Amino acid sequence: MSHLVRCLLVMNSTPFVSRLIGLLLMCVSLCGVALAKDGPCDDEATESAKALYERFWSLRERGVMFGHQDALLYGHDWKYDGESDVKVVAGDYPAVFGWELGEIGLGKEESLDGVLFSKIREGIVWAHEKGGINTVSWHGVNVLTGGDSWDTSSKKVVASVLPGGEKEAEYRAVLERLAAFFLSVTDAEGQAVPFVFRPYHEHTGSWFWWGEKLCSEDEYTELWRYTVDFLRERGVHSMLLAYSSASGFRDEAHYLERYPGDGYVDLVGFDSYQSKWNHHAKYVKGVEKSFSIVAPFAEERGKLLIFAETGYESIPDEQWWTKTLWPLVDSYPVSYVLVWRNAHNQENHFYAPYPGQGSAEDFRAFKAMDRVLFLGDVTE
Ligand code: BMA
Repeated sequence: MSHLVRCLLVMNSTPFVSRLIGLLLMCVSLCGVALAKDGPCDDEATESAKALYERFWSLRERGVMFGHQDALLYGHDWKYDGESDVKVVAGDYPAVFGWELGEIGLGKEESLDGVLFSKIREGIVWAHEKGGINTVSWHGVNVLTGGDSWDTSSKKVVASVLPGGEKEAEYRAVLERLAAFFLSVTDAEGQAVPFVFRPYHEHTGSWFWWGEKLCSEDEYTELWRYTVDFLRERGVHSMLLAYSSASGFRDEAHYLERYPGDGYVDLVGFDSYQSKWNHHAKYVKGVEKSFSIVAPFAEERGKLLIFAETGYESIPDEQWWTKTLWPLVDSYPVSYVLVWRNAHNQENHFYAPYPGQGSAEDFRAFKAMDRVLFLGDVTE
């Protein structure tokens, strides 16, 4: 099967070929045939991380989980004291809960988005105990310049934090805080709660200090492995790892140029947003092409496939959920699709509907689809 997919890949990636590849992979997935699936990439993964990994594989036969970033902490016009915009609009929580740890390395109480880390911890535990799946992103600070993730003023940041670099000690201090946070996320029995960690994302773009034009291939892969090894050495074995590039990669070689290795990755995917610039036709074509490249690789290596981040800011298209998003994720064995956050303090920065928002009705229709999985669908 993978041979056939490879032959198709050699052909130009037309929408037809892309859909054909998707169809073949869907058949493989729905027949429950996993080509290579060895368990989590961490040999010392906790029982709960192994269970999460197995759950991912069995759920992918049932459909695509819907995820929302920061769903429980705030919404379009509330912070802390709400339920989740998704739940209020559609009657159920997302199946996948995204969280963001930006600025945890500074030892502050609040994240870059003004959220208490203690609330993030509580939210992760709550979601896990309700049967949801947690995924954590990290817009880490630039320890060389003192700036944020988007500070690309220096091409030496990655080299500076690696062993022998001038900021090695500072980066280790950041990692100590990150490890301490992960180890502190425990359930009622004191067991570490399993989660997906998705560090150093969108690295095929150049808007973060770890981006393509800001460091070499070796520096990037070393940054990834060094970070993961550090966390593992500190005893963090409750995590699965997700590798997600920006969209727009040319081919498999480009996608894998900075891949840290099978021992450091469990889930593979990419981020892509529809926008005024990345308009409908362009977005759809780009996402189809990205899936047609990543999905065969995922299948061959036994990695889970995700649409790690997407959305259409302010959702100006009232049928975006059923007419644009669903056909894209329905064509491939995608484990989950996650839309970005509903900021409580930026009027137009939202990616899931809130009550009364124009796409709310279509979102309910999306939720009602057989293969779309919300929290209630993955816990029944
Ligand atoms: C970005 C935006 C920012 C936010 C960051 C981390 O895409 O939502 O406002 O700070 O994600 O959550």
